[in-house]
Parts: sequence; C-alpha cells; structure tokens
Amino acid sequence: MKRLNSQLQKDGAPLELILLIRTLLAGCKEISFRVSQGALAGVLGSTLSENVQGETQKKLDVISNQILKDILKDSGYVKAISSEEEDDVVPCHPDGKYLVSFDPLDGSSNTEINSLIGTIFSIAHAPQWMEPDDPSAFLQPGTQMVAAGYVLYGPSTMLAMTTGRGTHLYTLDKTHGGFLVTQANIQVPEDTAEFAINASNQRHWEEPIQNYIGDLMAGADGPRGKDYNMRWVAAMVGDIHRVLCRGGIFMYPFDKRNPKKPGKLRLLYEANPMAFLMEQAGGLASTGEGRIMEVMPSEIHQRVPVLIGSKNEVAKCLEYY
Ligand code: AFP
Repeated sequence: MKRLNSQLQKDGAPLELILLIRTLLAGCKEISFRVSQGALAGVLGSTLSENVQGETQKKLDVISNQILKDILKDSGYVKAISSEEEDDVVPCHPDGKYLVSFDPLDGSSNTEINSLIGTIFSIAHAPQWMEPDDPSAFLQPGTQMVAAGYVLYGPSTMLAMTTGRGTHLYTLDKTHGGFLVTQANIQVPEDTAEFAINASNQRHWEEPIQNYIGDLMAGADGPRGKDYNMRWVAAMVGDIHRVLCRGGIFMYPFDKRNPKKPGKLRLLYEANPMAFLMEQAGGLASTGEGRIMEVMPSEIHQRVPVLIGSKNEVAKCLEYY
C-alpha cells in the first residue's frame, strides 16, 4: 500500500507542504491516542469554559486544540493558525509559508458516548505582507486552499485528504504509525437515496428546504418516486465520511432562529475543507445560494448554510431554491 509521502509526491505537493502535513498529522496521531484512552486517561467530560462560539468546551476540545497548536507553532512552516476553539488567530512563525485553519475536535458531544469524532483542517498560502497576528489573511475564499482534510477517530483512524488532485482515503497503521492509502481518488456516487439533516430544526427552516425534505419524506409516493433513508451522526466528520464512501446528501441549512448565525457550521473549519474534499471526489457543495468555496469570509468564525454530497442530489436540492 502506498504511503502518505508517495501519494503527496505523486500529486505534486511541494516539499514544505508535505512536511507541514506530516507535522499536522503527527498531532492528529496524538489526538487519536488520547481519544482511544477515553475514561482511562481522564479526557472525557466538559471543562468549565466556553469557546468564542458560546459553546461549553469538552476536555478533548481543549486538549486537541493545544496539541495541534503546539506542534504547528514549533514547526516553523506556519505563519498563523485559526481554530474553532480560539477567539483570535494564533500567531506562529514570521517566516512561515502557510496558514492553517482547524476544528480540532469535531462532534465533541460524541466523546461522551464513544462515538465518531474527528479533526478537520485546511491549509492556504500565507501572504508575504501578512503580520502573523493579522486575521485578514484568513479572509480568503475556499478556492485558495492548497490542502484540506479530516482525520476520523473511529473504529480505525482514517484520513481523507486532498491537495487538489483528487481525494484519497488513508488508514492509520498503528503498528508502524503511518497513514497508508486505502482508497485513492475516491468518487462519490452521483445519485443517492440517503440524506442527513437534523430534522428537529424543521420549523426553523426556510421554504425551499422544507419543500425539498418534504418530497424526500414522501418517498415512493411523492414526486421523487423512491424511498429515502435518513442518517445523522451529530458529527459532520462522520456524516461526510459516510457520504464520501457511499453517497448521500448532508445538510445544515439556513435557519431562521438567529439571523446572525446563518446555519450552524463554520466556513473556515468545517464547510470549506469538506467542500474541497467533496468537489475533488466529484460531488457538489453549496450554501443554497452559491458554491461554498467561493464565499468570501467576513470574519474567521463565520457560519454558513451547507448542502453537500452526491452531485445529482445536491443539484436537485438546489432546484428548490
Ligand atoms: P460539536 O463539535 O460542537 O459537537 O458540533 C458538531 C457540529 O458542528 C457538526 O459536526 C455536526 O454536524 C453538528 O454540529 C451537529 O449539530 P446538531 O446535531 O446539534 O444539530
């Protein structure tokens, strides 16, 4: 099986980017180890603090954030970091060539039930003019990403990653500590009969998504003429992994509750990296109004609506908008 390095070289990734990715993944391996220790290592449960989003932080949120922050700051490859768990950007090395954005532990409520969680990341070039503590350099559209991926801490630890030459799946071989390619150039099936949405929010949705989901629920008796199944992991990383592997549509749509929060998911840490992975695997990723990767961020913690997955199903959903 091909190793991470060989795949990245084959895809034409520059040496410094390869070294940065290896550094980031070394941090993820440590997170994977801590996660697998669970209650034995005392890493489960909540802290008494809240993050900038007003969410109570889990111990594993804080631990994972610290691991990634420390390893990336020390590496010298990174000029600044933005993290879902940090209020502001974290300045790193003044000569670092890259910017890294991450959600250190996506789906952290799942830690309490030993269910799927993961780390989501994206990498972009750091402009030369940028001061390491300047957040404005992070305000670039997702089309500027040079790499993105997630590490899924499940029954096996898996990595899905793209550097713009296809999306590849890797599995962590814990016997020697390396990620091996277990599926190169994964292609998302274009059609599907599976969807993922938190239906408890239905009364807050806008009309297009109400109508679309209504038609899916009507199944074989409705206009779509077939029965659909529904799945919800409560960790985007788990839902997107399923969609990448066997097709589907994942939605966290615009929701009328709070106009300041157009959707729940964060553009930089969740929507953009997943959109890059999905597009590179032949899928689509939209806000309902346009391509996720073309959204110009106005602030680092910005939230966006997300409709992502199998090409024909996302296209069908967009017809309702
Ligand atoms: P946490 O990491 O704070 O648990 O949030 C996970 C998440 O942002 C995303 O991964 C899920 O798809 C979504 O929230 C689940 O949200 P609800 O099930 O609460 O609607």
